[in-house]
This record gives sequence, structure tokens and C-alpha cells, in this order.
Amino acid sequence: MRFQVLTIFPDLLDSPLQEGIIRRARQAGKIDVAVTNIRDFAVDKHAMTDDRPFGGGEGMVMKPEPLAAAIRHARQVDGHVVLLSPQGRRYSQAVAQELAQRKSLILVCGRYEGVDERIRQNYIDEEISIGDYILTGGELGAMVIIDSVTRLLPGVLGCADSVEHDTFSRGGLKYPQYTRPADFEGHLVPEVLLSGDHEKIARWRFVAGVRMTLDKRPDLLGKMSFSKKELQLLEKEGMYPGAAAKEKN
Ligand code: 9D3
Repeated sequence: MRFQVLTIFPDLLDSPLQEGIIRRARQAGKIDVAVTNIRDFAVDKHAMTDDRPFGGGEGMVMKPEPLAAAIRHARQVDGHVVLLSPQGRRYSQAVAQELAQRKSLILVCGRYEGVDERIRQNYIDEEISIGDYILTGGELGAMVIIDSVTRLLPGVLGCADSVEHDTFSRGGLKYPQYTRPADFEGHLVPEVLLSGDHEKIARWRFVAGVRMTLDKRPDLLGKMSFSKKELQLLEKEGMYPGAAAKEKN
């Protein structure tokens, strides 16, 4: 998968692209990331990328010509053009899965008060926001997309860290994790995890995950579904997700 990032602050992306799973995915050729400075496509001798808004008012607007030239340049390679902006469709795991189906993404990072409306209307395929809070620009959003999409690509994660077991695969939270020592400052690991009884462990983890979801993210429960057997198990543990959660086959 190819990512092309268009930004006036290319250095912002450097270190997150050079560590951990993303670094390995790049080295293995699973992803290709090219960060392009929009300023390289500026038209005037001062290489301006922003200007004052027509009609007056606070702040600056990203000039259309450098953005258009940078997007046209990126499109020579091809790609779905995404503008990171606070007005965009809210990013989620479902959107990540959708983007992961594409072969090439062009991530356009806005700055200042935003981009000239004619860019939005004529050069952008879709607008994405990473959440309801205010950032200083789209670069961190672009990185969030690269990070979350990359780990979904085949062969990027090992089986040990499989996408199947993710927090959001069933729609709820994961069970709590423990590692050595079995006694940490007097706090013990749940005994069942030391038992070696894999069926019992699986049941405990299922119940613990649902309990965690009820406790921390009850809003997620409505999208979860359980088998009859699972519902019985939860009831035995004093949990009644049934009202909110759907029953599956
Ligand atoms: C005072 C006007 N602001 C409205 C809230 C405009 C504004 C424009 C541009 C505020 C922030 C930004 C910069 N943000 C992004 O470019 C951005 C963003 C965000 O702020 N929140 C969540 N996702 C994203 S993706 C890009």
C-alpha cells in the first residue's frame, strides 16, 4: 500500500514513521510512505502556502495553487485523495478497514484555518476528522491513518498480535492482561490464568472482557452479539448485557 502525505511540516512525520511496526512494514515493502512538502509547489518567490481570507477575518487560509500542484503531482502515481480536516467524517476502526482496501492514499494535511474551498470541492475525494477535539493541523491525523491502516494489512502483524483478537473485533474491550511476576507488590495474578486449563482460561477471559466493557465502555455493548451459551455464562456471572446486546445464531 502506498501513502503519499502532503504537508508544510514534513519533519512532523519523521520519527513516527521510523519506529516499531511501521518501520518494519516499510522495510518489508508492505507499505511505501512518501512525504512531500507542499511548499515545494509554491508559485511565488517567497514560497508562500497561506494567505489572508477574502472578506477579512482572523487567521490564514492555505492557498489553492500550491495544494493543487502538489495533489496533481501525487496523482501521477495515483491515489484516493483524503483531506484531514475538523469538518470531515469521523475516523473509526470501520473507516480504517475501508481505507485498508485501497492501493494508494494521498493524505492532504491542512494547516491554519483550513484550505481554500475550491480545493475541497475540486481536488478532494473525502474529508476525514480523527475526533471531536481541535488540533493545529492534519499531520497527526495523517499519521493516525497510516498507523491504523498499516497494522490491518496482510503480513504486517505477527500471528501473536493478530487482528482477530483486537479490542474492537467483537465490538467490546479486551480482557485484562498479566505477565510475570505472579505476585507484584502483593497483588496476585488471577489463579485461573496459572491453571493451564485453556478452556477455563478462555471462559474467564470472555467474561472479564464483557465486564470491562460494561464498566468502561457501556456504549459499545449495543453493537456486540453473543451466543446463547455465552449469554448463559454471563448471566451466571451476574451480567445481563441482553437488553443492549444482540443474540447471534
Ligand atoms: C476556529 C475555527 N476552527 C474550527 C474548530 C477551525 C480549525 C481549522 C483547522 C480548527 C483546527 C484546524 C486544524 N485541524 C486539523 O487540520 C485537523 C483536525 C482537527 O482539528 N481535529 C480532528 N481531526 C482533524 S484532522 C485535521
